[in-house]
Amino acid sequence: MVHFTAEEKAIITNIWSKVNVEETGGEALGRLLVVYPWTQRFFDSFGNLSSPCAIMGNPRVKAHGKKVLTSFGEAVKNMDHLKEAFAKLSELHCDKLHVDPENFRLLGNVLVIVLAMHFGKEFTPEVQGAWQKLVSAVAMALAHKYH
Ligand code: HNI
Repeated sequence: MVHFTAEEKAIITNIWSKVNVEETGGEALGRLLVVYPWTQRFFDSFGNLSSPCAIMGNPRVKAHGKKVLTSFGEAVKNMDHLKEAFAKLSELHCDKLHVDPENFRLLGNVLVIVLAMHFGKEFTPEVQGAWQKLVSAVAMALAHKYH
């Protein structure tokens, strides 16, 4: 079980309170699909993914990115019990969606990059470290129910 210090929790909560889930969620999912094109295979019903511009402007990518990042918000509220908080979603991604858990790590890393681009100087090494720890822990929690 990953443990977050009071300082890490405060850093994470502070940044999260300033995140626009629609904008950042769409950007993170879009960038995942651009940088790791094999991840597009899960979203072949989403329409035009033929170029970076098409992906970043695709309304279904934006909407799904918002959904995913909204759900990620549960992690910020449940840092002390991530496995329980993501147990149902872990089962869903394993049994129904068949998403390879490596993709959770990739999306987490992309999210950290998008946050760094948004927050600029405010994204200090301490903030980076706390967020990297959270996205890694969420990836582990989402992989927990895989069998
Ligand atoms: Ni994910 C659906 C949360 C990463 C592929 N995903 C969801 C839903 C939530 C969700 C919530 C909606 C569930 C429902 O309908 O009940 N996904 C999350 C979270 C993360 C994540 C919190 C990581 C932080 N998902 C990923 C990744 C991929 C992924 C990395 C693939 C690369 N998810 C999917 C697919 C669906 C999905 C595919 C179904 C989409 C649809 O609506 O057809």
